[in-house]
Amino acid sequence: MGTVDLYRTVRLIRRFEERAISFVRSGEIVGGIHPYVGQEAIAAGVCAALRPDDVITSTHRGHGHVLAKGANPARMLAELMGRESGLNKGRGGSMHAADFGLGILGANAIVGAAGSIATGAAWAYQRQGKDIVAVSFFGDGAMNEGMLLEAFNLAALWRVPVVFVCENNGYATTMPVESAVAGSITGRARAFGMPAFTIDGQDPEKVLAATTAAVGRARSGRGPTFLECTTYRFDAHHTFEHRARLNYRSTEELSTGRSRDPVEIQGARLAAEQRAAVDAEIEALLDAAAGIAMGSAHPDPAAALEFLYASAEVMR
Ligand SMILES: Cc1ncc(C[n+]2csc(CCOP(=O)(O)OP(=O)(O)O)c2C)c(N)n1
Repeated sequence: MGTVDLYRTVRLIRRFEERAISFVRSGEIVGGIHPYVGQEAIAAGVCAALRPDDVITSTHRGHGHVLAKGANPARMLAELMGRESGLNKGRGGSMHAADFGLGILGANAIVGAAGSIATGAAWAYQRQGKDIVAVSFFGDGAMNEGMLLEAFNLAALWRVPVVFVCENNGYATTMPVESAVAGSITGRARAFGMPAFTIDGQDPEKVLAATTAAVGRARSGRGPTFLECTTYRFDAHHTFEHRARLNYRSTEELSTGRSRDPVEIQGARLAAEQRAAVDAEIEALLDAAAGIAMGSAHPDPAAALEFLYASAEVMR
């Protein structure tokens, strides 16, 4: 994927998130969201290294991953608004977006679960003789979840074709990573016998290069790779954070953190007119997406239980 395409993706995610935040404020999106603003380079760079049939698992902060893997922005926005035309017919909402046809196995609000699900999926593809790679996105907070460490162990032991992508934004909600993770994140992953690297998660091209190598390794049967992408969450942990009046990041820290903006880093690689053209294209796309989402009906309350259960027949 080229320079312009990477810019298009980071810009799409940024503007999608900014619009989603304003829809939370206007009451169109109920229940709030966990904004991905500031971390866009990771989703864009990682997904650019994947084939359409490769799969991802995502987290509570998942809009960027899902959009970068190709989800339709109108259907994603409709999902956040709980509408029928949503990716999951409005039943999943912000934290449960899935589109199996695009290899999006699902966002998941259980911290650490994405790693186990991706490992299981990759192992199943390996057993079927397919060369599909799974990528798991998770935060630094997930590094203390036992199930993720179990997934690392089995993935390394069985050479499962999975890439673990840790988005280290420095905090798990308000808990600084230094107060929660003993040793280093990359060092911990290395202890499982897999290659592990710390990379600049603000630069989409660096993320793409590192992921391309990791995916190549996984596809050729050499097993998992761990990428710790250092990043910064520009916005609140959750859109309702302000209600709690939390004050865990200083003004100085926020301004230093926000000074390395992935949209600006990638945008600086484009000519001014080229960048303006992409920006206009994204605004038009999102205007149309907002129109489609707002124009879609809410599900009939009487159908609230539809799609909640799968029959045993389907499961088999
Ligand atoms: C198993 C589990 N424990 C606790 C929570 C509550 N929780 C939601 S988000 C979050 C912080 C996650 O931090 P991190 O993994 O670093 O991701 P980030 O929010 O920084 O993107 C916590 C503790 C949860 N959803 N699941």
